[in-house]
Amino acid sequence: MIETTHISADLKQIAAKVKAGQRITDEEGLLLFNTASPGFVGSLANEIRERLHGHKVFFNRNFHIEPTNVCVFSCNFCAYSRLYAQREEGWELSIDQMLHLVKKYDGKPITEVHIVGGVHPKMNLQFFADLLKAIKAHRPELHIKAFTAVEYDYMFRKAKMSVEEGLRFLIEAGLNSIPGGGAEIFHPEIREKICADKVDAAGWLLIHETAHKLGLHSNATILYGHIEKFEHRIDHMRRLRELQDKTRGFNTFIPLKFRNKDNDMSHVPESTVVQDMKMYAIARIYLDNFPHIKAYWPMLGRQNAQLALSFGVDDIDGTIDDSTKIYSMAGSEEQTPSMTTTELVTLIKQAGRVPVERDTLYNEIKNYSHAGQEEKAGMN
Ligand code: V47
Ligand code: SF4
Repeated sequence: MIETTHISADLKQIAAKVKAGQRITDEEGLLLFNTASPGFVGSLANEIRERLHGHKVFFNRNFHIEPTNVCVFSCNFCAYSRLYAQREEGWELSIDQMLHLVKKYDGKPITEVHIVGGVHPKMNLQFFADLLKAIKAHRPELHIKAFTAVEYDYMFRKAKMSVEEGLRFLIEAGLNSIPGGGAEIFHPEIREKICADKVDAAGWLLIHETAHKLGLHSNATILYGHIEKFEHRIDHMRRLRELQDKTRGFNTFIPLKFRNKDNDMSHVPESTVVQDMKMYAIARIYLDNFPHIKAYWPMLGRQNAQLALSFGVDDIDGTIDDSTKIYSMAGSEEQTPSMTTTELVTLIKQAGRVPVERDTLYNEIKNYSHAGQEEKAGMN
């Protein structure tokens, strides 16, 4: 129940709309950011997530491959790039090396590999097609969620292929879906300041629209809590909501909290936990056509991810192993982000929710509502 005594008439009207299952406007979204308390937005967002998913919290069993941390771009928030020129720590994996990483999971009940990395000038479309083919030849049922729109934009332009041609080529090689990275903030006023040289909003949206048209699902992100204003967050989500109305191809929206260690924006303070929770909640309220809102725990930290489950979040990604470096290098809580299934299930249960293992496309694999201590031994 929302305590309504001190709530403005405008906020009461938003609450009434949300309860009636109606869409809120941009102005109303902005009003939530500017004037609503975390409790107010949290309660509304929770109502929506429970209407959609009851008490379920989804997770999957996945691992990451990062082919390289060498990148031709120079996003100011990135603690990961420019290693090429400045440090010794750059890496480039061969197809054999990446296949070796896949083989480490032989016999383990992993359902997804998430492949994403820097944009290396020498790793081209053919190289990545060969990688996908090699993975599928070894483990055909493994779902390959690979490459951000930033990587696609670069590899297709280099190969002189249209977005549709390039995506068809990679689908043929084994691509199954597209992660949500590279979106950052779409509005040009901010994009020019934080990541001027990579694909713009129109390019990012075109890649996802084309993927949806070709039958792939994808995710979307926002990098929030730095120099953007609330208007830019609403603008970003409006573009996604509009595309989703057209295609219905997005599965999940993932707000990514800006972390400020070791990058060119280290002077910019990070958002507070209360601000983070408001971001999740307002995303859940505004993006009425997105089935899922994900809290990416390696960046947010386990306890805050647990808290987010009361602010509209119904997904906490997967049992990632420590190959994910983009956040640990930018100062996230989780320096070696890995959680066993037992730990994930416990974390979700402690928040009063029902853990459900899913595959990448949200087909339910196992509901842990009744899973007890006796299952712990075999779950990892
Ligand atoms: O686009 C880079 C972000 C993203 C920082 O689709 C940073 O399931 C915070 O998109 N502080 C890539 N964030 C990762 C990504 C992702 C992650 C997990 C799951 C999925 C999915 C997608 O990482 C980049 C950028 O927005 N990032 N540097 C930083 N300093
Ligand atoms: Fe490169 Fe991605 Fe880092 Fe930007 S965020 S510099 S595109 S690795």
